[in-house]
Amino acid sequence: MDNYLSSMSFFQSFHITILGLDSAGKTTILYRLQFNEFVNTVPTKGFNSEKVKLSLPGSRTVTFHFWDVGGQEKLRPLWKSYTRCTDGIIFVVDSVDTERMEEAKTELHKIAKSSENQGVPLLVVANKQDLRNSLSLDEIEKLLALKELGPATPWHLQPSCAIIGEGLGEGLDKLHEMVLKRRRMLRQQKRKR
Ligand code: G3D
Ligand code: MG
Repeated sequence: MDNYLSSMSFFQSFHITILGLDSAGKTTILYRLQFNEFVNTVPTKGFNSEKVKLSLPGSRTVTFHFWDVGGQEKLRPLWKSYTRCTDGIIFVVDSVDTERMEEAKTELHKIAKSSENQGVPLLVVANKQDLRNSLSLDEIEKLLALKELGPATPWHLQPSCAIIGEGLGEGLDKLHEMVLKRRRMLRQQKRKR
C-alpha cells in the first residue's frame, strides 16, 4: 500500500520553475511554502531545489518539485536549462520595483516565447503587496503586457505577500489547474495522432 501511494505521489509531482528578477521574493516564497514560516534569505547564487507536499485550497494534496533559480543578470542565461521539461513557471515580480518593471517584462516575455516553453502555464506573482506604494494588479498587468502573451500561454496574475504567505496557496491552486488542463489537452492530441 505504501509503495502504491508513493508511486501515485510520484505521478502527482509537478516540476515548477520559480523565476524573476533578483530580490523579487522567489526564495522567500519557496521557504514560506516549505516550512510555512518566514525564512530570512540571502541572494541566491545558483539555485534552490525543494520537494514540497502541499494541501491546496481545493483540498487536494499535491507534491511540487520547485526550482528557485537566481535572478541576477549574470544568472539569467541559466533559466533556460531549468525551464526545459517544466510543468509550470512561477514568475515573481516585486510590486514596488517600478523602475525594473520593464526589465521584468522583457525577461518574462523572453521565457514565455521561447519555443521550448510553448503552452507552459505561467503564474505571475505580484509580490510585496503589503508595502504601501505597491502597484495595483491592473497596473502590473499593463506594465508586464500580460495580454500580449497570446493564446498559447495560459497565465494567471496573483497578488501576494510572501513574508506572511498570503496569496501563495491560491496562486498554486490556479497553476495546478492550468497544468492539469494542459496535460489533458496534450493527452487528447496524442490520442488523435
Ligand atoms: P529573490 O530570491 O527573488 O532574490 P528574496 O528574493 O526571497 O531573497 O527576497 C528579497 C527581499 O525581499 C528580502 O528582504 C525579503 O525578505 C523581501 N521580501 C520577500 N517577499 C516580501 C513581501 O511579500 N513583502 C515584503 N515587504 N518583503 C518581501 P531582504 O531585506 O533580506 O533583502
Ligand atoms: Mg533567491
